[in-house]
Amino acid sequence: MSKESGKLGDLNSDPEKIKIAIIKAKFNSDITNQMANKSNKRLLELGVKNIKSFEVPGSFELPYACKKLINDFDGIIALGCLIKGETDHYKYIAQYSTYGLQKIAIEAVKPIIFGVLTVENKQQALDRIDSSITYAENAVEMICNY
Ligand code: DLZ
Repeated sequence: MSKESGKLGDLNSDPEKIKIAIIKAKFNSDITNQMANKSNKRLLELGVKNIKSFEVPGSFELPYACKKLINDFDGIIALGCLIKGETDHYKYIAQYSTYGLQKIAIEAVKPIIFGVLTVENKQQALDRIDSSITYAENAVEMICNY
């Protein structure tokens, strides 16, 4: 197992035995596809063998998909990219997805990693794509240590 890229500490159980879903919003897919690929690659490096990938239309749909799938997995990485536009859409989707994802995680007592970028423009999103490596590490740490 390579721990090189992040700040991953000691793990109390074996990542080979865990089951993780990556759920990706298709909105801004030029960003979210790269995010999903980075998370997936890092999970594999960390020894996770059971990874399933799912797509939803946009970040607003992430909480619903997580609710449907959470019982089948040890944890979920929820990925989306919200780019601020000229309407209030951004604000409402950001609020709802943040609240919804945390609520489902707490109710299910399973980690859902919040991988939704909230940015002003596409360049800021591109600059943050590597966060998805950390999301994978966060998922493994939370599942293996709690
Ligand atoms: C409608 C919308 C808008 C305006 N912006 C984004 C965005 O920046 N990122 C994103 O993931 N999704 C966006 N969406 C789509 C909503 O998340 C959702 O898919 C639709 O409102 C349908 O419920």
